[in-house]
Amino acid sequence: MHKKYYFILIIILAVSISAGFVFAKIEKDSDKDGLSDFEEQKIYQTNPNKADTDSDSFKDAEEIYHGYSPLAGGQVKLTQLNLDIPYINEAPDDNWTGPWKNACEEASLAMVEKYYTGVKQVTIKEAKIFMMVMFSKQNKIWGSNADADAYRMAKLINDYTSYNAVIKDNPTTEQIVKELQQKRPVITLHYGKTLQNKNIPFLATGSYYHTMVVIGYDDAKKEFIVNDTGDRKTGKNHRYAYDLFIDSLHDFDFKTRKANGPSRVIFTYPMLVKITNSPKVYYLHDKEKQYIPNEQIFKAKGWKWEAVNVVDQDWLDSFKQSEDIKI
Ligand SMILES: [Ca+2]
Ligand SMILES: [Ca+2]
Ligand SMILES: [Ca+2]
Repeated sequence: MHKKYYFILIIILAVSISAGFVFAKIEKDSDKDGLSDFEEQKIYQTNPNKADTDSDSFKDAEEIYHGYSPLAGGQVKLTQLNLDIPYINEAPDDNWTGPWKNACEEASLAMVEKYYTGVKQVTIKEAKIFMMVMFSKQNKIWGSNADADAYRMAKLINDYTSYNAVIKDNPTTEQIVKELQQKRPVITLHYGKTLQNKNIPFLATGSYYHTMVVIGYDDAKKEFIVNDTGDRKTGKNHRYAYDLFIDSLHDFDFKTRKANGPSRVIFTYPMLVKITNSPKVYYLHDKEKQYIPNEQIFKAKGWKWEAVNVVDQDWLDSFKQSEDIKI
């Protein structure tokens, strides 16, 4: 082929690829029901090769998003869920000195970051690196990393992580459960004494401020399933009764320097999303979504394929479409 025509052919190819680019790094979903094979096998016990496991005409992911069981036909409530979120203790290498004895916020932020970026296991070193970035951001902005209230945590998330935060006051059990059904972990803020967990080493003279991540729920036992950052023995998949847990919710108050602020949690949602059966990837921020028109822009932003999360179409539709992302 003549060199000139060869060049033109390459241009045509490049244009056609960028117009219909598909993000390839997303987890395999063999039956295209919106749940990855991993999620079906590890979390939901559904059939990874059957889009509608219980043959009730509703696809597996659709049922979970709307709070129904994908295993029991018809409109049976989804009564249990346990998202697969790697555990990080606030003192990742069991060194309870320096900033690590006060690092429940950073460990909470880190677990959710790892979850939304598709990480299944975190080494101590990886956990510490992320947490140290959060320490240094706080030192720079507020001159201290000791206590981060809901406002500070939400700002850190929105400015420096791969996901988004929304502060939610007076949350109910049902509202937290709904977040979990949409595969979104919730970061919770507590007056720690109320939790009555002897494995958390609170200082008797301290603020008793504590934070953790809610990763699941169990309606039969009326318990939340959490990754508790402070419990060095049974922190992973720890369980707290619904009532006790909701009672213990309190934000940190800088005036009193105690965890006696309002009942408050942080709802989270991914920054980069797509729906099943569409290659379109969007950037989410506040209540708006922006389409990412090609791979070059995605890469120029420094984003990672692993951070693209498959979400519910109804939920994505609730975001206002704003202009496409530009470099
Ligand atoms: Ca699937
Ligand atoms: Ca399935
Ligand atoms: Ca079904």
